[in-house]
Amino acid sequence: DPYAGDPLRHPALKVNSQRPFNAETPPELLTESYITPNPLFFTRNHLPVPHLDPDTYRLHIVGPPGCESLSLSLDDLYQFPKHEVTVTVQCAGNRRAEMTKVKKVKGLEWTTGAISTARWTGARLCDVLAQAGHRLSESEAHVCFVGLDSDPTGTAYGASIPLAHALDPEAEVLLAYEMNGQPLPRDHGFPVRVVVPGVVGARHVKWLGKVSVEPEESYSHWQRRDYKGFSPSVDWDTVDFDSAPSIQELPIQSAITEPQDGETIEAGEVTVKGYAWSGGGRAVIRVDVSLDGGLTWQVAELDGEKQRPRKAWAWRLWQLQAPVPAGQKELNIVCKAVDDSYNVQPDTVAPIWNLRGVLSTAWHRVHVRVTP
Ligand code: MTE
Ligand code: MO
Repeated sequence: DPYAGDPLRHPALKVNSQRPFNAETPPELLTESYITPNPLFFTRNHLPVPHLDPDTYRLHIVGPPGCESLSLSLDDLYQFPKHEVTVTVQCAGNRRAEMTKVKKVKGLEWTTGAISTARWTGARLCDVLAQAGHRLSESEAHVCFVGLDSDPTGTAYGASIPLAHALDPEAEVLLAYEMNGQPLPRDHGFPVRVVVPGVVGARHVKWLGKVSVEPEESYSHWQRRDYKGFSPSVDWDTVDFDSAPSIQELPIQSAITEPQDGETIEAGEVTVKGYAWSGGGRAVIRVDVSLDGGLTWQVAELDGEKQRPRKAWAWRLWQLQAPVPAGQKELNIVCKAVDDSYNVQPDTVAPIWNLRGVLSTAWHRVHVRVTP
């Protein structure tokens, strides 16, 4: 069993698959704290968790001709200026289960918990690339990442981001070795992972073994044959993966974590809680909540840390306390968020349905009964 060496996990995680291990943070714990505790951070593994020895670990930085290649130990990485950022990581498949209800899709049945937030500490990728002699070139180039996890044929997890993004100091791309002040847990990439603020989880490569600058995007399956969006009209017979760009920055997202669908609440007052986040450093400026299926709206209160303009890498938690309208036997609670580019979420799932069930960002809806 290649998974026999996987780490122990927190029993509160909602397990989606054991081998490879995939689990989400339960909704009620997701919004309990702005920073997700490490043991409760959602986990998305495609392969067994590798066993890596921090003493012999080396990160290989491979450049095109004219650049130096580096082999960095953990101590070497610690010599770079230490940089900390609070970043929300979201899987492209978060809320896929809602797409499945419209029509079958291929992928793990995530509900609302394939998203979490941590303070990540490490060396900035731009500083490490600068040491190897990288400068922004005129030609289009990509920084490819290879993980040290691999399948029985030796195929490793890989992904890439544009070189311009990697070299932009304001983008704060990290080679992270700490998560919330602790060494990275094994499930989250020990000893080093990439953190790409504002970008889909799939590019945050864990158990990082190699960084290379290439003229083309990563040839990895997960860069080229997965994590892309398509029209609802495209099916598995007609899909052309080369026709769509790889997902990088994610769109505006929000979800209700409390109350939960199917719950019974008491008459009087209701407290609605949830999260909202947008990719690309776009700040959440507002969350609207409806108790009547979207006929009327109230503005929720935003909690959590204030976001820096264009560098809003982390989510806002939000809540709304409101009277339950007299005589109501049930509520159809809905939320939708707005970011600082005034991007909004679509109202329904069907028009954004796609065969892989990614980018599921329709208004989140929860139905509850009210006891008189
Ligand atoms: N990196 C490696 N090496 N192997 C993986 O399977 N999964 C990716 C990404 N990095 C993955 C990886 C995906 S799809 C996501 S959503 C994030 O890791 C999840 O990060 P987490 O498990 O720390 O939450
Ligand atoms: Mo993912």
